[in-house]
Amino acid sequence: MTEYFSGVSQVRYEGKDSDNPLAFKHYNPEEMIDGKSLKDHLRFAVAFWHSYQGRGADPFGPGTAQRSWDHLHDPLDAARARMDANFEFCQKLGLPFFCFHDRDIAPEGATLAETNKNLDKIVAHTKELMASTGVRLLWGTANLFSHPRFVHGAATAPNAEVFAYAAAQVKKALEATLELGGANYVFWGGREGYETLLNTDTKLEQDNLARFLHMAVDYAREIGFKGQFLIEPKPKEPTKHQYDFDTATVIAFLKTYGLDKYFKTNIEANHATLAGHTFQHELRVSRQHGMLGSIDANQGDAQLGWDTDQFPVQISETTLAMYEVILAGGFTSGGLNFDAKVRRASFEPEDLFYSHIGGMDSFALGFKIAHKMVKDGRFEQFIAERYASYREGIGLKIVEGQVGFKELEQYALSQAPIRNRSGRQEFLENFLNHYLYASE
Ligand code: XLS
Ligand code: CA
Ligand code: CA
Repeated sequence: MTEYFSGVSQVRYEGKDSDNPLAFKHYNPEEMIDGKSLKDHLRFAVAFWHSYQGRGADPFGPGTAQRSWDHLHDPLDAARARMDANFEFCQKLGLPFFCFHDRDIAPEGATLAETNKNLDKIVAHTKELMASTGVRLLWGTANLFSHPRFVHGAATAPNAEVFAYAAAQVKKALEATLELGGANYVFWGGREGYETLLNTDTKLEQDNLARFLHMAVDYAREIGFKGQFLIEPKPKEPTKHQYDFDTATVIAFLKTYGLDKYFKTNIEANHATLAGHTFQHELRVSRQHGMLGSIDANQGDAQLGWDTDQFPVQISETTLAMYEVILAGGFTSGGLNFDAKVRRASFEPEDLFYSHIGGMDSFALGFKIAHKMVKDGRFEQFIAERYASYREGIGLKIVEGQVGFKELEQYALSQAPIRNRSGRQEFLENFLNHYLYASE
């Protein structure tokens, strides 16, 4: 079989003192923590679209990436080669999972029937590679946003024919995900949003999105798909306003339409920052509602402010993210998918390795620090003490629903002046730094 990354051999863990740029410094997949290997805690995945289909094009110039599988002329041959490259890459990095959109892995044909046939062929090829390598599918999804037919959205398009086409496409993508044993199926809002309210029936569009998701759940159950459904919030890009704006909006939407029991969230760091939230905030809201499913691991750029999808290297961010994941009980079906792309100027195949090694090490280190923080329990203890007044006296009565405004007025009238305690933010930030820079 052709070797696509011949410049790189198996990437191994060499420990934090290694100066080999093609070795892990913190990610030792076999390291056991609380009876589980780091590999099983973190469940890393490569994103097919960025790493094999992304070529670094931007509004000012074409792609620059050197990707040897791009030289094949026949689209199906190129698709097979790309899939071979995926498995070589996953094996060399010890990545246990990959994720894809239907159109990343197989080319669009002249008709829907032809497109489906193309997908079948590549799925069969993928299945063989999965069986021989043990690399698995974290999640599958459908690309309902690139083709011009989706110019006004898919499930929220004003044209019912587009709704029908999108349904047919998701039906097929669900079948492919089932065939490949996908642990999850993702819905990200593509172009499900609007550019202007002047031409948009927001109520019908959201009702239709809910109808679409109900149909997907029904069909998936019918064909025996047991994986977890995930929905991925994003506030804007490509549309001005995306309906899946942020986690709180998504949860309200799911509850409004009776879909909350079928879905969990797939939280992407860069989407959180686009929404004006921290990554930790989106994970916290998900955790609080028992909805934390999976993570799209990346980071944005504070100066640029758009969806730059950079590889995650900020240890404070990965630590606080893993802190929420650990408190949520860890991943079950979900994992850490590198929905991230190398910069346009990082065009050599080797750069795909440096970027993933950096992301994997950053999350491994973040996980270890967060694990210590959770084990020590000092932050949680601080929070518990901060709210101690709700565990006794009038606070307990409030929590237990024993008092109303009249009783609370009586209580307030009889009290001495209120004394508050410091929130100690700086103390806690220093304490976090202590964990970040002293423990590993
Ligand atoms: C785009 C999204 C997309 C989803 C999958 O911004 O991150 O890649 O993760 O459709
Ligand atoms: Ca994503
Ligand atoms: Ca993104």
